[in-house]
Amino acid sequence: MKFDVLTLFPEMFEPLKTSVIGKAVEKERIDINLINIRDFSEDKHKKVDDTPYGGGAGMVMKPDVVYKAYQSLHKEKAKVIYMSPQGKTLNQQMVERLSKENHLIILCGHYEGIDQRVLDKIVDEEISIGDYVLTGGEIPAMVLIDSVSRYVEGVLKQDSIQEESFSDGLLEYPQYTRPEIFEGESVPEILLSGHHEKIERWRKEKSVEITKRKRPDLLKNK
Ligand code: 4GN
Repeated sequence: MKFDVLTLFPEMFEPLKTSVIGKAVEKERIDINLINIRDFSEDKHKKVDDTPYGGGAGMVMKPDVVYKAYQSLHKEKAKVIYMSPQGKTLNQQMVERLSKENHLIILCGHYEGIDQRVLDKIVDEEISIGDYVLTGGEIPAMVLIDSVSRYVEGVLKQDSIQEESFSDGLLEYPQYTRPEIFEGESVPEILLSGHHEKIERWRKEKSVEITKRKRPDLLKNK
């Protein structure tokens, strides 16, 4: 999977060089290409934004600069995603669908936003990570890259995806590791029994119980 990220702040993406996503990049299961929109300003001061027509506070990212940055990509039918609080809220089903693409272009806005004309011209899908406003689309873009990458072949150890929360619409069962007794609390006996079938049944029961208690809304359409 290739991610092209159009941003004014490529340095904000440093965290993706660590942990599971960093490994996936090293193993070339995913490719994260950061494009600094400022590099495409032809202005002598490298200007990327300007005051809004009609007045008002803040600055708006210039359409010509964003379009030049976009055109610099060899786009073999890549889907263009704009991170915005006005988008459809990201969920695991959308993550799974997007992971089937080969190439995503993610556009990050900053300040008051991007001139509507270039958005209308290049954006295929507007996605939000939740109902709150951030200073830029960079953190949402990282959330999208992380969540989608987990579904890319070879990024996670086999089985991890199937077993996790949401894969069957339920929350995950509780996990335990050594020591067997921690602060006087034992690990549930069944997990030490070696009865794989019973363990599976216990975990499923726990998943349903936890989902009922913490997220009853997830059980509504089941
Ligand atoms: C996305 C972008 C929140 C989200 C953003 C979100 C930058 N904030 N909920 N901020 O996914 C105006 C221009 C706000 C871009 C946008």
